[in-house]
Amino acid sequence: MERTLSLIKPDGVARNLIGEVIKRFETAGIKIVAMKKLHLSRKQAEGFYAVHKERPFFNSLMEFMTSGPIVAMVLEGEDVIAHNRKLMGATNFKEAEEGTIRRDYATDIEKNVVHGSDAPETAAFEISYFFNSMEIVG
Ligand code: RTP
Ligand code: MG
Repeated sequence: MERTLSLIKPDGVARNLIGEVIKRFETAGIKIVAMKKLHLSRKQAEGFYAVHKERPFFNSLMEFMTSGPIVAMVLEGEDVIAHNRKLMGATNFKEAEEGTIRRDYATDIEKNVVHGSDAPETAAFEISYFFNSMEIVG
């Protein structure tokens, strides 16, 4: 069993897509083992996306990620890192496969509704960024 971090980004929360995203995970047989709603500060968003700090889109991404509340979840399942990325679709919704969350709901390359960890190392970092072990219930 593997775990990954999922975020419903501010656009997804503002557009009442929390239930829709969760429904897709549950329908796919993925288990939600932790969940919380929070509003990131600039410092918290910068720490989370530190790998992107030299990218040209970093400042815009920080403005977006701090613009409203998000929902953070820990997902559990077999190959769940890749499984979640498949359900999300490509970063750019125009390139995302049909039936994916981003293809169906993203409005912009940045405002793409969800985040998912991309590797075991990033999943471990990102899960511990938001949750302590007592908050994860398998
Ligand atoms: P994420 O980390 O949020 O799951 O998305 P990802 O792996 O598919 O994409 P990544 O390359 O890690 O980029 C992180 C987020 O930054 C925004 N972005 N904006 N303006 C742009 O060209 C651009 N490129 C990326 C998106 O919100 C992307 O999900
Ligand atoms: Mg990424």
